[in-house]
Amino acid sequence: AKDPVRVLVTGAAGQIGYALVPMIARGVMLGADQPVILHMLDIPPAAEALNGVKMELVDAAFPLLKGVVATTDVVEACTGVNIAVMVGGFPRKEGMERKDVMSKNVSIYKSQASALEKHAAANCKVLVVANPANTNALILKEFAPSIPEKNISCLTRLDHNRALGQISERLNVQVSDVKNVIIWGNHSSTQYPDVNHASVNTPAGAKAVRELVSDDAWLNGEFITTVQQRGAAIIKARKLSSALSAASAACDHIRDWVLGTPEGTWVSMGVYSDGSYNVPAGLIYSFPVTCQNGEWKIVQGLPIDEFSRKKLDLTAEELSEEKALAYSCLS
Ligand code: NAX
Repeated sequence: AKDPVRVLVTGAAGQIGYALVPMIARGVMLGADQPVILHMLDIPPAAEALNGVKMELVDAAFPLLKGVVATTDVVEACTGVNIAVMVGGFPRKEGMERKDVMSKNVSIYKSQASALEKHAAANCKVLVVANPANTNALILKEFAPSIPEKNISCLTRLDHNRALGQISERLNVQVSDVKNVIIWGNHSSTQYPDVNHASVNTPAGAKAVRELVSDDAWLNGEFITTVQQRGAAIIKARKLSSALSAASAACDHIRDWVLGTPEGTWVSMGVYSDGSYNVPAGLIYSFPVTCQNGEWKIVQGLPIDEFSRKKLDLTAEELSEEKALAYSCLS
């Protein structure tokens, strides 16, 4: 039998945490043959709720779940973890300045970076979910210099999956037959959902989404805004933000990163830019990636048309601004 993998979930008493921990304990993230030990971190005001989640995990009697650490101590939470899913953060409240929210998250991610750097297992993989996800991941990277940058990522897989879902609904095809959409840039409304390289499996072989939809006005307009604004649409409908879809996307992100992407398929991940596609180096930016042997690689050489170029640049500009704002919070 395999040794258990230790998976940290921060903000585990929150909404996404509540959807995510049972998925991990059922093997959705790491496979049905991979035992896990869950480490759950939250802050003292949520300690009792966190303990309630732990009680439910015990009551669920998950065969793969070999232990649960539920704590408000960041060092205890980070010790020995192989995977860290960072869901905890400071939410933007009505009337708050962007800078104030950024400042709270910078201080959270700075201190959690140090705890991970000192106490996590060697080669720990980190996924930041909490918003502003790309910039929180960048701060984490800056303050955990001994964690290789290739091990730090942020979640844009939910946006990627939303794009697959929209194409599947529009064409009335199975979502599993749609592939290779791309989310470029920030996990925010400036992200660019790109279908220029996406395809659908049909009985007659793979067909380009552009060819099958053949409505460029929709693909260049409503499709993009629907994906960009989907988070707000969920809040409007549910009076709560996305949780089950975010948790499911976090599992997809880690699973593909650890176990690999299928041949011929790429996914979107927020990763440290090396300057590919003329995206400024040193930003955490969402790119198309393939994964093999536990490592992601940016898909190279995709042609970028003028329409796309503008959108790639716009979301990069927003990330550069966020980065500057985050740094101004440090001084
Ligand atoms: P909740 O407010 O339900 O849960 C957040 C939890 O984090 C709370 O239990 C809170 O006590 C805890 N927390 C706060 N500060 C902490 C700290 N310093 N250490 C540990 N825990 C801490 O929010 P939820 O709906 O679960 O969303 C969590 C985060 O995900 C938010 O930042 C949200 O904006 C972000 N999202 C990101 C998405 C993405 O695709 N990247 C999509 C979904 C979601 O909106």
